[in-house]
This record gives sequence, structure tokens and C-alpha cells, in this order.
Amino acid sequence: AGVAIAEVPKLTQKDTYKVGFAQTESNNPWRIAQTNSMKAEAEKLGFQLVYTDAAGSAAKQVADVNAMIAQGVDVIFLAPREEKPLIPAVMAAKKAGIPVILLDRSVDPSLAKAGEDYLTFIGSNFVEEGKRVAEWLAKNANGKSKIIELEGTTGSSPANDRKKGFDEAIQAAGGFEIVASQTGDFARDKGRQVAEALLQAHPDADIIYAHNDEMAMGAIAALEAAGKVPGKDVLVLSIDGGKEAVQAVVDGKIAAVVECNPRFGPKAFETMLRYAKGEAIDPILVNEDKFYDASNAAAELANAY
Ligand code: GYE
Repeated sequence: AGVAIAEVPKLTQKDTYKVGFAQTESNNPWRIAQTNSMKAEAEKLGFQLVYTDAAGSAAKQVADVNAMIAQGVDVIFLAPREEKPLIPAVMAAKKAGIPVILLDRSVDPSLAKAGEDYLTFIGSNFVEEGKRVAEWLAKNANGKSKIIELEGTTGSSPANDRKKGFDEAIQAAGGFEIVASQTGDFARDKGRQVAEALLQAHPDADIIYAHNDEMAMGAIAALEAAGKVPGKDVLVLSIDGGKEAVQAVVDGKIAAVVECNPRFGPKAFETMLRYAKGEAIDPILVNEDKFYDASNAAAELANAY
């Protein structure tokens, strides 16, 4: 008595499925690419997709998942905006007998477990992404050393892990100093505003590390407004690797970008179908990410999302 059932709900094999996809927001090209990839794959398979957009609100996203449960979807793909507030949604789906697959962001591992409360997490290794940025700097910063870090959405797994991976690797490299680290909420305008304020407070900063392309583009606007030349006075680095950012690498405004692959559709639905067949699913399914800098950006531009 009082012991939780340590098992993900089963998924029966059927000809077609009604599938929920609870998106977190749609304010950037990465999100749009992810949504398009999910919609295209559902269409290809002839599955009905119940799509919701939480518009940047964790509370709305919980309500969206509850609405999907009420509609009786077979499975829920969830891109949890933040690590803790979406736990009740994961637990409600489990209780209703609906398997959840986490896409692109994860939930707090001390509060919900893969293979128990949800099936698996499909996405990038964010610690590794942050580490790759730091390792590039350790080799190529050319004496630049004072870093402004623009963090993603507070409490989201990519913001937590991109900070962890970067901060640890940059400390280990030695010779660098993170002079300020503040959230820009993964958004362009917020990134611009925060970069503007931090550049005023730390005029000697010569590196900006942004947790995503949107904030990097905002930081470039802030630098230019302050009369500084991105790529020359200040190195800008980011994560995501959308077309605009890869073009900025070609133009010399962004020094390097770690890709975060947004094309989830094929892998998401394949995983769901393997589960329905009764196959064992790994607790984490890691996406492969490319890396762009001046050495390959022009050649890779056409492949960027
Ligand atoms: O980097 C960002 C998006 O969760 C990995 O969220 C995703 C991040 C991505 O809004 O641009």
C-alpha cells in the first residue's frame, strides 16, 4: 500500500493513432522547425495530431496536457517548458494510462523518471553543447577572456545544462572569467535588452555566450547599437544553428554555433511505434548535433534549418 506503480502505461498496436504534441511556445525558428517536423511525420503516417501551443506559459502547458488526456489521445509528446512545473502533467497522463514521450526538454529527474513516469527523453545532450562552446573558446579566443553569458529560460533543462557544461569546461580551461550571467528567456528582444544592460555594466567584456541563436542575434543588435563590432571587438557564440545564425557565422558576426537539431518527427514517431511493438526503449535517446564555425559555415548553410 502507498507504493507508486513503477511502470509506464502500455501502448496497444493499432493501424492509426491519435497523438498529442504539447509545444511550449512558437517564438523562434527552432520551435517552428520542430513543430513542422512533427506535423509532417504525423501526416506521412496518417495519424491524427492534437497540437497545442502553450505560448510560453508552463501553467497553460499543464492545462493543454490535461485537455489532451480528456480527449483520449493514445500518446503524448511533451516539450516541457520548465523542469518542475510540468511534473503534474507527466503524472496526470501516467495516471490516465497514457504514455508520455519527452521531446527536446526534460523534467526534474528527482521528481519523475524515464521508464517509470514517462517513457523516454528524446533530445540533445545540453551539457555537451555548452562544453563544445567552451572548448572552442579555449582554442580560438585569441586572448579574449571576459564573458557575458545569456541564459535560456530559467528552470528549463537546456538553460540549466548549457550553463553547467559551459561553466565547468571554461573553469577547467583557465584564463577566462564569466563577468555576468543572466537570463534572456531564449528570446531575441529580451536577449538584446539584457546584453545592452550587461555591456554597460561590463564595458570590458569581449565574449558573449548565448544559450540560443535568438539571444545571440539580440546581442549582436546590442553590440552594434553600442558601436562595437561583433566578431572583432566581441566574440559571439551560440547554440541552435538555424539559417540566420549560420549566415551570421559566414558574415563573421557569430564566431561559432553548436547545432541543436530540431527535426524530431521521424525519431519521435519511430520510438512510439517501437514501443507499441513491445520493444524496450532506452531512457534517453540523444540527437546528434553538428558544429559550425568559419571553417565550414558557408558549405553547411544550405543544410541548416
Ligand atoms: O535551443 C531554443 C528553444 O529546448 C532545445 O528551446 C530547446 C531550446 C532551443 O526555444 O531555441
